[in-house]
Amino acid sequence: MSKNGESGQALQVAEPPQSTTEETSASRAAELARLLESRRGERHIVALQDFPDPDAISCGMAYREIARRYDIEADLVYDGQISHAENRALVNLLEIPIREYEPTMALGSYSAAVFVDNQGATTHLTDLLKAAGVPTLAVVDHHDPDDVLDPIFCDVRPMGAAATMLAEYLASGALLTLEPGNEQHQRLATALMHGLHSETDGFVRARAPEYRAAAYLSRFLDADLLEKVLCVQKSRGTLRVIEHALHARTVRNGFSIAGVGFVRWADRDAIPVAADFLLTEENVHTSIVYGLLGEEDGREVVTGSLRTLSSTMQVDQFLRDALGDDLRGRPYGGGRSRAGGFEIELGFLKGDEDDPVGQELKWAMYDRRVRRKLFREAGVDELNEVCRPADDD
Ligand SMILES: [Mn+2]
Repeated sequence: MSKNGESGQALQVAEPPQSTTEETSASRAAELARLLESRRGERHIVALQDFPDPDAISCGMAYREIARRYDIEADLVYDGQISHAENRALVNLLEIPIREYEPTMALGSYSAAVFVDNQGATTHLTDLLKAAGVPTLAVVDHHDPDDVLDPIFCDVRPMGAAATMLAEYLASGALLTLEPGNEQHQRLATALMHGLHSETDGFVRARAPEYRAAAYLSRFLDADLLEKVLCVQKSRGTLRVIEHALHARTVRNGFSIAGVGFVRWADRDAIPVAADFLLTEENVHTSIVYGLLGEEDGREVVTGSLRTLSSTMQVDQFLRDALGDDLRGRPYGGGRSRAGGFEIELGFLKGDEDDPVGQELKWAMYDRRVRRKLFREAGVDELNEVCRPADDD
């Protein structure tokens, strides 16, 4: 309970109640503890989004550690790629056991599936698990709620990071008590701290719950390890995409928009990094970078990232209005506050890598189309203007 106010009037200055989020987390953690108690000895799969970020990875790791206390084995699985150098370093340095999905995996052997930092819409595993008859046990996420899954335990709240929620679960002591000398706990605290850090752009967008979670984690983490994870340098591929974005960008109405052409799947995460970079230019409030990921595993997509400094911009709505829905009625793009992304499947036009002319035409067409739609939504209608790259003066 809160101690605020007990020690006199000086403390009555607009300090919010100790924390409703912590209280909610404590009661949810107790509920999860009861559920896991009834699931002893099971094997769970933790489904991460297709391109897991530090928030997702650290939450998966937290669930794995928690589950272990109940003799539950939990495998972290994703069906995509860990392409960001920083994320690969996180996994390697913290020795996080995480597996890429392979069709040979017997999904049906899992008793239940758990989703952290997603609600099933951003992982291909959702359909695979459904087909394998694996029931959904739990969903813990901080994005806008959607109804893809029907879990037994559901905790979806608008927090700054999913790592905040897991850290609050841990701090409540209902599920697992972290011990300062325990190496595995140190790695977990380090991972969650990194999750908080990256999800809030280095705590710039953090709010009170994130700072409280960080203060709690700071008692257990390994500072040297955290430094190593944070100081990973950018790959050559990433720098190339940033360079390309700089040359290709068009700046109008505070929007900086750049199509960067073909990008290797391995460099996919360079696109949001480039969008972050374009946002640092003066007079730019919103940046969008997109590129074409050439065919791999039968998929070829135009993918893009949006970043904005505007606190009033409805990112989700902007991308939806700009790009519309696919054939199944699902929006091509979506987002949360200040960040979003989109993905457009190429379908019939995919492939044909040995036809350079065709490849060039394909990119030119998509580039033009995406650019026009985005700028139109941004209120820029001088489309001739728009199709020229930015002047460099
Ligand atoms: Mn997240």
